[in-house]
Amino acid sequence: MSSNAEKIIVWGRRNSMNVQKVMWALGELNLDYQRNDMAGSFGVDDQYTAKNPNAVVPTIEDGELTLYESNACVRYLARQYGIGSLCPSDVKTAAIADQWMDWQCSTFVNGFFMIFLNKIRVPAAKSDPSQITKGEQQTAHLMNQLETRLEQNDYLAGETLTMADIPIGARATVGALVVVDLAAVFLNRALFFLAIEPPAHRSFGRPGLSPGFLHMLGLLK
Ligand SMILES: N[C@@H](CCC(=O)N[C@@H](CS)C(=O)NCC(=O)O)C(=O)O
Repeated sequence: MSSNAEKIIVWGRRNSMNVQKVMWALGELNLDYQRNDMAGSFGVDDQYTAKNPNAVVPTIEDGELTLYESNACVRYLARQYGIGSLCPSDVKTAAIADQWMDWQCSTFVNGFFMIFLNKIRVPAAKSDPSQITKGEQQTAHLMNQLETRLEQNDYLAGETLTMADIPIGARATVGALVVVDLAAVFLNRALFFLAIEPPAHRSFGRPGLSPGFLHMLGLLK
């Protein structure tokens, strides 16, 4: 049962990792939405850039609110519809969740993007192996930070899944699924799904994966 009166509109192609963060949050909160393809092979039009002048996805609309930046969208959905669940009600715990969300888009993204760009986006002839190596080294180092955090807590902001887990979980998991070789980087115990499975079910694809995560994965088919 969804708890939003009006459908939330999501703009963005489903194979975008940043759109997937939003889809995960919507699934987790069981919200009613409509997703419209945009960007990538669908292109962007003037109507869209009027909503998001960066011409990237996602953008969401909820009533009179138009919002872009994927982590801001996840945070908004959590605050508006998930206080006490996706958004911790304790301000200090919410601040820790914010910290990990910002860490994903300011720190983790750099090495990850070097790998993604050179393995997926750039034609093989133009790919730079040294950038892949550098990205893998950076990513492995950062995954160790995650590892340490997740040795202390089941989830990034504590004992339950929160908005903190979505950006890094979507990036790392989908990245590892799409860029299969990347799995090698993630295969110490800080595996891509650690942040999203209850401790008792830490093996990929088993029952116990969060409903929002499964919702997101379903969209990849
Ligand atoms: N910081 C932005 C980055 C958004 C972004 O770069 N989105 C990519 C897709 S993951 C995009 O729209 N690329 C252009 C395209 O697909 O045409 C966010 O987190 O929302």
